[in-house]
Amino acid sequence: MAKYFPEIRGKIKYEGADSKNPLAFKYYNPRKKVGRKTMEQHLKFAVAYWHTFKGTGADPFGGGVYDRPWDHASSPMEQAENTLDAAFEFISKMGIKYYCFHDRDIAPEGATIKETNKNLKKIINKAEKLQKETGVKLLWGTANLFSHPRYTNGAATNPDPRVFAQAASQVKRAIDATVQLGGTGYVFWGGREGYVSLINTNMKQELDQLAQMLHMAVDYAKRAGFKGKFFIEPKPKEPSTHQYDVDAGTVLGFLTKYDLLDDFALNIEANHATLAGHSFQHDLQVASDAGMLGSLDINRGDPTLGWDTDQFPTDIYDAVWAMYIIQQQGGLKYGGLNFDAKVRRSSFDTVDLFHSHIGGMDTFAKGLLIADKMIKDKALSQPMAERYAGFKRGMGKKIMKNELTLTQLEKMAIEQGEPPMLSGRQEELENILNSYIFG
Ligand code: XLS
Ligand code: CA
Ligand code: CA
Repeated sequence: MAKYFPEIRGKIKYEGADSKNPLAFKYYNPRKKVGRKTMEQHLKFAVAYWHTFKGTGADPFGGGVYDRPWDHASSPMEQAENTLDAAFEFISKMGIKYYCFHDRDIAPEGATIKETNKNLKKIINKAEKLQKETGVKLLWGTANLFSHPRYTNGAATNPDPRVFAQAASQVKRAIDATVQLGGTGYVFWGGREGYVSLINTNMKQELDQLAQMLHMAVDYAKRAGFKGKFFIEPKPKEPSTHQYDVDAGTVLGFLTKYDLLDDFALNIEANHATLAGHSFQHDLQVASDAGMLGSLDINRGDPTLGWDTDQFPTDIYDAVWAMYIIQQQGGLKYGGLNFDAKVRRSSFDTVDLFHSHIGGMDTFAKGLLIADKMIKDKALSQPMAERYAGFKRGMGKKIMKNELTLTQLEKMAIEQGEPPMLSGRQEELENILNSYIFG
């Protein structure tokens, strides 16, 4: 297997923090124990098929610039097979255990639904074989319900039920593919499930349709033997002006309203949280507090741009907070850390794909080590517990147990007098966090 990436002979190795080899891990040591699990078990990295193998470097001002050897083929199916070979060679050389795909990245759409299904089946059979040979697994699958012109006005939320039916067919087949490949997750990202103007949009009708599609998917998946979790991936805008799955809070409200909480969890993407005007940490914490943090897309945006740049993660604060929240909730049972990131347009060499994933993995490995130490030392949890301690005893405890009325509290407030001012100590805590990051 050295066909497409001859520049990398064996596997990318861990060489330690002092290594100057740019094609080696400095912090990601798959066998290193962190608590009871190895780094590899904690950090279920997944390669995003669409960006890493199907990305072309195109942007709104120019077409593709990457010349990928696996694209040189005489037919779309031959190209899909070459891409699959390239993918498994790359993922194995990176020492990554998982990947994620859309139906349309992995196999080309045919002229009819029947032909499309045949294409998908053939490629999924080949993927199954390659998974067995390499030990690489599927983290999650999904259907691309946004690229084809038929989805211009939405997929499940389209005003035309004939488009809904096309989307249903894709969801069914993508679930089948996920089940066959043993994926533990299935993602719904509502690319065009949103609207541009209310002048022609019945929002309530569209949300009812979306919920209906999700209920149908749950029913079908149960019969198809899916043992994993469905994930919804929030994003506030792009391509729609207003996307329905704005952020973690909005999606939680939607799942609650439509009685979908049991079968779904959230896939939180860093760049989508920031587009929603939140930090990555905020949306992760909202999802985790609700017991609904299922999986992560660990890219990053560019704070000076207002769009979804999907860059590889290099920000140590983001990585520390992500791992801190994941570790505190006891890990991710069905999900993992999907990169969903692409190299820049000007990074067109295949070796750039290695540099980018190495950087992301090292950043999250270091993030895990820092988060683990902070948790063990109770560096932030102790001050946090002390800050809210009043609600664990006496009057505070009674408030939370619903044992006091407003009238009783007024009496107590009069008796106790003006409460003292207590500092939030934000800067002191930031210094503590930095002391762990600086090492
Ligand atoms: C696009 C989304 C997409 C989902 C999967 O912005 O991030 O790639 O993760 O459909
Ligand atoms: Ca994105
Ligand atoms: Ca994503």
